[in-house]
Amino acid sequence: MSSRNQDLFEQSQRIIPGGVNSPVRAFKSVGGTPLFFKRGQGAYVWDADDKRYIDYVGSWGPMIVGHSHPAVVKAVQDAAAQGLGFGAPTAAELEMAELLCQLLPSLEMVRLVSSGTEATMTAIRLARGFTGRSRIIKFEGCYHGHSDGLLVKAGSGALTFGQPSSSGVPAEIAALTTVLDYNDAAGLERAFAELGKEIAAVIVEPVAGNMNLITPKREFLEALRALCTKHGAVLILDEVMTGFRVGLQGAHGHYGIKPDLITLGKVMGGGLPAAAFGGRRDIMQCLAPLGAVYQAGTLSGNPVAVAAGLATLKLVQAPGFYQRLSQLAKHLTEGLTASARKHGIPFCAQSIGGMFGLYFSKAVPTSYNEVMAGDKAAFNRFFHAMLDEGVYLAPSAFEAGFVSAAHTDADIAQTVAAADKIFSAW
Ligand code: HOZ
Repeated sequence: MSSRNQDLFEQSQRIIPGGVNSPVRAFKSVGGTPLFFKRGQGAYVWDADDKRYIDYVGSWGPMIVGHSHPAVVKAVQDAAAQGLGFGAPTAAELEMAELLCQLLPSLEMVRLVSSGTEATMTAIRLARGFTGRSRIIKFEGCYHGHSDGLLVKAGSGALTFGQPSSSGVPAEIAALTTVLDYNDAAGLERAFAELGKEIAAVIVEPVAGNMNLITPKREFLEALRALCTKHGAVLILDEVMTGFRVGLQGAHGHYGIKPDLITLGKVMGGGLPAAAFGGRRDIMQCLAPLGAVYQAGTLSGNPVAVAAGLATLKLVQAPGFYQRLSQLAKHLTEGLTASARKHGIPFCAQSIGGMFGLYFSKAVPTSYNEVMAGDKAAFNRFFHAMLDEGVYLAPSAFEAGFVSAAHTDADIAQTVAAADKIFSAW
């Protein structure tokens, strides 16, 4: 049977590498033909063949109030009618900066950029400029965008030089990144004992959402803060995914950990390209034009993107917003887990705020190695069976899922019933 998705994918592959503009969209991990979407409304998306899905990707996180929320669409239309961009400051940028600093007490100053990649890349440059040091630490399985120094995997021994995880990243740049195990406080302590004077920054997802979902151990968070303080390194919490997603004060508010810098994106842009980084005033004052660390962008603080972000951030401040979001995610993960248990399938799930992880393993993983040991083939089978049932999950066993305020109890019940049907025939 001919499929518009299939036709579009075939045509796209002729002129777009792999047919997609971001690799995970290509369904390589799960196999099959990627869906081309033509519409999103509330909790649902429609593909090019007009099939409707309950959406648990939410544009990879931003759609926390659901697709095409009328207040967000109106704000975007109003802003667009006034001008699409000026490359000059606007009052709306100030409003966004003030709101971010008011909602996130760790922000004394903030700068707006256009993508999470830009935010993390610049936060690292800033940390290097501030400390006068070059080395950074990141953790295996954490993803911080695609700048050269962050596309790095561990070398053969824990403290050997990092190696490029992408062709095109110079080994000399990767060598400045040390890659450690997530949730391993002792490993972090050893790294600081050996390399402490060289370390400009530690960058970490306070809840890892790019190796499925891994929550941080309390001792790991405490070690991050204490060791960065002791050795004069900048602690960068990458909250591009978790900011306004796990709660109104992000993961650092949730866990009560004080960062030196944070990075934001996704929800704060309401689905359009807006992102930010900010934190301690003494560090942020090193940025040009005040200081010597350079960063710039024609689209930084774009008025239409800022309008989408402001409208979204207004909606998430409604009383009870995160309570309801957390409940929805909890009902989903508990429902799926109960169904799998009933049918004797090794499966578990967890959630934090509006994000969740599904694992085809006996226990919830706490590290990259544990996640990698999960049954990927089982996930892929489940993913396609759920697609057939009209449920769209992230097309990879190593991505977190997202619920929105537009999801209803009936959507969650329908999703759990779909999984139950699949598990009963497993
Ligand atoms: N960086 C996202 C995965 N964690 C993918 C974004 C996209 O393909 O839109």
